[in-house]
Amino acid sequence: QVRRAVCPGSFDPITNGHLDIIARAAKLYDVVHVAVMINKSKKGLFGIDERIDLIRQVTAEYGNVQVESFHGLLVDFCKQRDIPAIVKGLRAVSDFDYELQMAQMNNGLSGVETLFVPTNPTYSFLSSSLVKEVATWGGDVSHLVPPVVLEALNRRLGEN
Ligand code: COD
Repeated sequence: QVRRAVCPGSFDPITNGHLDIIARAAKLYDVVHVAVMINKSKKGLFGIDERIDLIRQVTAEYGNVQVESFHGLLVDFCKQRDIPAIVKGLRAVSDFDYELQMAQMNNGLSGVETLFVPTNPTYSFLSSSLVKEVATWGGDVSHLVPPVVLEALNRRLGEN
């Protein structure tokens, strides 16, 4: 049987922190689904298709990573694809409260398990929103995102 897991998120845009978790999940599972949440009420810096395109480019080397969008409940995405496990990165205790709540809710809803991978300490302070804020004001984020993401950020922020 194919062992599947999902790495869900907004990925607006994908950072080296996300990528580290996806790469580690890809070593543990046969197929890793990266699920990009569609949130109609929150317009991101990048559209869903742009986010998916960037994630596909930076995960192409792994061979067993599939990138898709979803809306609605993550547990439904999992049910439809026979995915028994959600893999999440934990950056700090501040992530833990909310992640624990979601893990317990998701398990109660459908029996899906959540596995936490401790963040690489190099990226423990890293989030998409901080990357966007720093890049907006001209700070250097080249060590925090893959090169294609850096290019996309510079292009998008240059448009405004
Ligand atoms: N290092 C390691 N991991 C990281 C880092 C980092 N620097 N940054 C982010 N991550 C990991 C975390 O595990 C995080 O959860 C994940 O990447 C995604 O991060 P973001 O910021 O892109 O995404 P979020 O937090 O906006 O994603 C939230 C979800 C989409 C996972 C959540 O809202 C969800 O499941 N929504 C679907 C609706 C649903 O089912 N709701 C009920 C939940 S109980």
